[in-house]
Amino acid sequence: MSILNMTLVVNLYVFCLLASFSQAATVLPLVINTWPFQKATEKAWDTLQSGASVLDAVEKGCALCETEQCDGSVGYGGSPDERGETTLDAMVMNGDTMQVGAVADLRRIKNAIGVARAVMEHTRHTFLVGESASIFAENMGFLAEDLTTHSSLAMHTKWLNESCQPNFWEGVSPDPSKSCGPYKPTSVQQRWRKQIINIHNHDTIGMIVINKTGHVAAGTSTNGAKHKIPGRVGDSPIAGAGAYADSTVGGAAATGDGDVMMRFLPSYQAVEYMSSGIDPTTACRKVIDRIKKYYPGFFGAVICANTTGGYARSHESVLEQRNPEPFIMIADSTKRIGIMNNIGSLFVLKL
Ligand code: SD4
Repeated sequence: MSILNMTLVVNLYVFCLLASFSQAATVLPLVINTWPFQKATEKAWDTLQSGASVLDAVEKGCALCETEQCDGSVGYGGSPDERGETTLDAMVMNGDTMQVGAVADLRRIKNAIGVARAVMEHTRHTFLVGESASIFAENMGFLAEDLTTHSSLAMHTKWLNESCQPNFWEGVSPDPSKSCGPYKPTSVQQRWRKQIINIHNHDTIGMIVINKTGHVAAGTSTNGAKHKIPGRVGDSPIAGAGAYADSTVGGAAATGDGDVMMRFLPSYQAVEYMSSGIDPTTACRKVIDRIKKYYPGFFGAVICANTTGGYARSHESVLEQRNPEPFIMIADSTKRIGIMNNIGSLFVLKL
């Protein structure tokens, strides 16, 4: 077979997968999550199939990533902060009741999304942070453990040895692009600094689950940004930023540069767009375009799904466009596990 013919066959094959997968995805239930975290997708799917709720599916799916340290970055032992400690952010949202549970800057506890759910179900609050969130978790029976691993320790040591580069400081002295802190504020204008959160520094599972009767839940779990300033909270645990669910519409979840993304509440905005009848593809695209207007170089992505089973993703990264990588995992009612890369091609992995 000539190279041309082979290319045509391959293209046709991909096209068929794409066509059949898109069609199947219009039938609920649906699990969709950021990044190629296939085991998390399967865990959520199996949880749903066992008759459990959409909330259980989101929690179990994301928790699997916390245990398996998906991408070496969700869960313990990843993204050490400037002191070398791993802290976790997570949230869960019930699209039927609009209840949310969230934790941020959580220390010592591996199962952050479990603690987020405990906040939702055992308190009248929405969001607990820091040491107090960890004490809450311990009191609720979660195991306190060291979240540091050899690998996070090595990452931190390397960062210290490389003059604390990269870091998140601006307008301080000594010059943060050359030296470690402690820093003091200066009035000197900061020159442009390299983007820190990028394709090589992404750390979040965001998941949306819709069951066959249209109940929606969404959740996230992350260890945030490598070498973050202690106390930093990203977008992931913030309702409307990291994820959002509304069973009258659908759900959305975000990943990427949370310091920028949280300023736009992209998940809430995407769900609002879908509630006005806009399809998931356009809704996702519109929220990313809005962020780009202000931060053209930012790295980030949003996934969107509606209660008729439509789904999409939209992302922004020049690097990614040149180097398509697996981006979202999907499981739908035909029991297919599929993967969509960042240029929109769909591949079926399992029937
Ligand atoms: C954060 N949004 O803490 C997370 C990190 C991430 O892809 O998703 N990176 O900012």
